[in-house]
Amino acid sequence: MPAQPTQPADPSQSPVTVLGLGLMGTALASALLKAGHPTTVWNRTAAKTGPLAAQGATPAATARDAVTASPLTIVCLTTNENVRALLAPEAESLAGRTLVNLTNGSPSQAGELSDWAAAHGITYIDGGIMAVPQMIATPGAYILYSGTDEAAFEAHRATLSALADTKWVGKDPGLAALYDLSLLTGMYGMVMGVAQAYALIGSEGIAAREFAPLLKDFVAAMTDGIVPGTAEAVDTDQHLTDVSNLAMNREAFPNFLQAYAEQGLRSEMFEPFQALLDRAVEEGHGADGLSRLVTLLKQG
Ligand code: FVH
Repeated sequence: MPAQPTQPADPSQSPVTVLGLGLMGTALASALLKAGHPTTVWNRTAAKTGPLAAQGATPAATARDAVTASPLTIVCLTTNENVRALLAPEAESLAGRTLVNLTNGSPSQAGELSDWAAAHGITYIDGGIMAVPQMIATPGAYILYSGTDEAAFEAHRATLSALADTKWVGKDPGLAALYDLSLLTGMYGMVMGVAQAYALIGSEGIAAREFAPLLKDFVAAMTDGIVPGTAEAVDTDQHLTDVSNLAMNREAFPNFLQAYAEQGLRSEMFEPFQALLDRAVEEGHGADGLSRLVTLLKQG
């Protein structure tokens, strides 16, 4: 295996390559430049390198030129399938270097890429970005990392800190993706609820902007109680409640579906929830709280 390219003593001088200059890749490269890293960039559509070159980045003509310019390559494409297709021919050039993949993907995809990298002498770190591009390099943004070689992560941690706070979640390469998808699952649930809420209130001509403060405060208050409360119930396997049981929720939920229909709205996002409440009660969990749903989501 070729030796890992040496790094400068000052971590801010460590060269980095960014492959993929979509909205996120551009934000990542820009943050690295602002932190002082010599940054090489490559994108399939070459025109997207222009604004970064104006900030001091070095555009590479090919992905191969890009990965050989730095000991550390960060890749951020639409899918891991695209990552695999792009990098498979570059395995030899990446050997002895570190590849940080910040493309959204599943745990098994991360595992497959890690195995592929290991077979070619590439150090692979998978990551999940918990931020939108505008949040990169601002407080509150963080990136989850996992991979078989924690020492390699530590070696590059200072550089990666230029992007966002770093959170190492473990040596199983799929863990960052698992955390990422779990967190985003919570977000998508909220997005679904917010969409249906605005549709319902808007069906009587009430402006979303007028309703927004009420919705935001109510969702925040519920989040404060439900997230830790459900965690406690799940971890102790104690689901009986004197707050809001499943039998009551099952009886109330048809009112929501009825209102959606009466207001001329579709309800495809929420019909499965009624089916889940029905099953919970039919299986004898009517006295339990909503935390019981976690156990009912397990197959088999
Ligand atoms: N944007 C966001 O808010 C989220 C935040 C959390 C993380 N996600 C994930 O980040 C990945 C990239 O997202 P993005 O927002 O940068 O996406 P786009 O702006 O659409 O850019 C996509 C880049 O991927 C390149 N690309 C696509 N297919 C290929 C391919 N076959 N070969 C090489 N490159 C490819 C594309 O190139 P081009 O179209 O400009 O030529 C862009 O550089 C993603 O996993 C999110 O889930 C973002």
